[in-house]
Amino acid sequence: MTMDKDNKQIAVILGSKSDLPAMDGLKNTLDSLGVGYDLRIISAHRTPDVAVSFAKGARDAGYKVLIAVAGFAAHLGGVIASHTTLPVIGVPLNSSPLNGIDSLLSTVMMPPGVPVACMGIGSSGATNAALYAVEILAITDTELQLKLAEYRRLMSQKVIQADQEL
Ligand code: RP5
Repeated sequence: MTMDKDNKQIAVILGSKSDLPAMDGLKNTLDSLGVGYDLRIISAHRTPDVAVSFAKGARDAGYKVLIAVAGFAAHLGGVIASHTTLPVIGVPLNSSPLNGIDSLLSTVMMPPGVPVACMGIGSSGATNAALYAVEILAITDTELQLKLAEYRRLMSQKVIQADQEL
């Protein structure tokens, strides 16, 4: 199946507006791959009812992968994952005085039964979340497979060029 940019199969949920600055790499990555997504701000602890209803309705809304981005130990990814069987990718942010160790542990150490695929801390983790979400969609989308292959080819080329320019 070919994916059109307006057919949004990825939802990115931020725990707070203050998380937006960490989203540049994620946005650039999805834009460069031509993959559309919806961006929401939903807090697991400040708007818990919205979090639950969003997660429960996510599959019917057409999403195939959810990315939950949050700082502190509010475990947004776990809350979302507990109300859907869609794959949930968690991105811990370093917005607290514990520099992301709190959100890393609350995202990565989900008890057995409800998985969250935890990326690294911060904006590089968010970039990888975008790529991982596209890799999931690419399982059944040959156009996305080609785009991911081209992304890696260009990435390799940049390293080779940097090496040659030394
Ligand atoms: C988390 O608490 C958010 O994901 C954010 O990283 C952190 C702080 O939120 P604000 O107090 O800035 O809204 O839920």
